[in-house]
Amino acid sequence: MNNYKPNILLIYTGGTIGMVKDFESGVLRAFDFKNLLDKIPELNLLDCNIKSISFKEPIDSSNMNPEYWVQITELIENNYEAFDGFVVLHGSDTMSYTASALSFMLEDMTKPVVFTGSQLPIGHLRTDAKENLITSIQVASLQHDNKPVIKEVCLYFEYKLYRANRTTKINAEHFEAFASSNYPDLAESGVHLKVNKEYVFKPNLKKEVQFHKNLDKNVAIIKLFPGISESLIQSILNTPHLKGVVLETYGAGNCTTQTWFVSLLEKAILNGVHIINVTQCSGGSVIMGHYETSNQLMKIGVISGKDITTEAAITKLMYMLGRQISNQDFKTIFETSLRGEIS
Ligand code: ASN
Repeated sequence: MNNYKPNILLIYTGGTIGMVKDFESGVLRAFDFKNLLDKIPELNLLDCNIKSISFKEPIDSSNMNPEYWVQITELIENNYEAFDGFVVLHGSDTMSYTASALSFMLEDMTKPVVFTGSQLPIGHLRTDAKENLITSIQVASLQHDNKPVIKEVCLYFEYKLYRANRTTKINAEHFEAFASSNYPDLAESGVHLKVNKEYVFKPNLKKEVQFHKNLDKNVAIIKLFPGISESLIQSILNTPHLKGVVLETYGAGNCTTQTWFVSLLEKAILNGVHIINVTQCSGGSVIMGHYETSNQLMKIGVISGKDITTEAAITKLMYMLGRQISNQDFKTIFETSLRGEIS
């Protein structure tokens, strides 16, 4: 059975990878996906069968939204049995949000979903698109005993495979555009494609895959800064139907101890709004109660995001609210790792 060729589905959503320069205006815009495959004849040399499917209208990922996340989930759901792995081509700007969201929406998945894209269009002489695309397909095709090696949503960019919900876009021009500060790389591409087996997600193989498509958008992100005003916080917390807030705090989860601030948060929590404490730092963890400046947050029932990224926190919030997790269980479940997003 060694000559089994895995079936890979390539899902093209848009992004720089498939863009061309508009001659008149000079701006980059998405173009027809069919041309993308013409541009990489090397794909025919890969040891797998590739089928592709494209968004009707490919988008710059700055236009990404939860409705599109549902579309991607449905494409995977409808093709889950027929394919061994999935590669999603996506703009890099919001890739970490989409890939994090998908990691929650696909539960007990036993196949790889690899997100990738590029910083330069595929037709550009110095493009990073070809390597990213080709290696992503190879990652999705990796098999051991006729079973996929990777069984989670991940993100491949510039020689590194990351757990998707641990990534953040950190650079707008370097080819190395993503980082996973709080979790080791799942694989590295050099002369060999080296998988760090101890770090890959190990799903419960006895469970059936589930596709969750209810996301609740009544959420907000508040990034603290010295001097942030009471009226600003108040107006955000007074947003109609607000159900959850990701609060980006300083360092290990610290914030101002001013009474107005703590009592506004307390009032919101009493009104049923979930508040998640995540750090503004790119690495490290929230430890509530470590300093006096986070002790009060702990006392009023703020949820600790620990070492979660903002992208994973906001999408986990939408997912958990969408699943109507009870207020009683919300804190415990949020503080638990569902897909390896929290240490
Ligand atoms: N604006 C592009 C996008 O996110 C950026 C990229 O793909 N490099 O769609």
